[in-house]
Amino acid sequence: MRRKPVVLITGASGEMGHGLVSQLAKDHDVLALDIKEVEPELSKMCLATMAGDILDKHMLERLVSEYEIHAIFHLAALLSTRSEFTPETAHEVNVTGTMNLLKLAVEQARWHGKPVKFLFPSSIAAYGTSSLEAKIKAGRINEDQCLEPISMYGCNKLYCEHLGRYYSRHYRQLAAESHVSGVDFRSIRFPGLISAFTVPSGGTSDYGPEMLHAAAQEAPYDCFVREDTRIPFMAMPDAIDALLGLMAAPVEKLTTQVYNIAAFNPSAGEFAELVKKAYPQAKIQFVPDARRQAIVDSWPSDVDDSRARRDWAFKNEYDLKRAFEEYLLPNIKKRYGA
Ligand code: AKB
Repeated sequence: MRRKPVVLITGASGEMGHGLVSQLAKDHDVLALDIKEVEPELSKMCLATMAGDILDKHMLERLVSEYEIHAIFHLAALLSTRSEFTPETAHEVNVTGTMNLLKLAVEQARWHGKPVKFLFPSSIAAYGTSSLEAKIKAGRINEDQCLEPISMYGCNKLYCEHLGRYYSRHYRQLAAESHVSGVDFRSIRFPGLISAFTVPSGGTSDYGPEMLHAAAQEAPYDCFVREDTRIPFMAMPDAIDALLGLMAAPVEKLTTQVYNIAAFNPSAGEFAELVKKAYPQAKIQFVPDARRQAIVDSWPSDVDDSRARRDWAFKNEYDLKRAFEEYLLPNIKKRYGA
């Protein structure tokens, strides 16, 4: 009996999962896994879907008894704001969950004898500066700078990057027979993402997309950070393309396993101005929440993505103007009505 070869996506129903499933399913058989039932619209694009918890080892065993996994996009995670309310649960989901999937990747590579690509979305939350002054002074940072995250989610992401590097390069290094794990781990530190089709929940970069989606629905919005707050953002299609681009890159071209990518970095005030230009009636107030503000103030205002541009030709299609004019506004107006 032959198991069916698939690409596994965890967290398939989340913000990024939505976009990724529809792109990936064009030329791969996708197995979509999520903690909740995958909605029919996504499900019909997949070879199969499963509802289950990545912490449930029996469920993972059932999954590999049926499918042969050649690549994993491990998107399931508790985001930064939510993680601060339940840090221990966040650690379980974000770290133990990732370990479970890395272990599964090792086993799968042994079974079918080919490397398993493991695509891991890390985050700008992996960075941390000690104060707003330090953030301003640091400016545009590369992958090796300011790695002292202050949030549980950021700590989890940074540690999982290290785990991925360990599994792919140093796995069982003292065993009698040398072990090649077969895991080909690749990671991107994503900026805040903005989708026209979904509103994020549980993150701390959510103020950008929330502000826009609220305005489109004629709802007032209290922005939880100050107007001068600046972090990198990206339109969702560029984020999906980046994941697929990194997946396709020849391994010998990759000089690191963790890459920054960047597109635009407006202040919250500049973002609000663009929203108001599109929706002149928008009611946006700035009502900073000191504790969420502190998290965003520890994230960089800009990142240097020259390694991604050099190694696997990353290129964002959307700058801020184009993202608004050609992706966000037309699709959001279609969704909520002009
Ligand atoms: C969050 O705010 O938790 C995420 C992120 C920046 O990684 N969107």
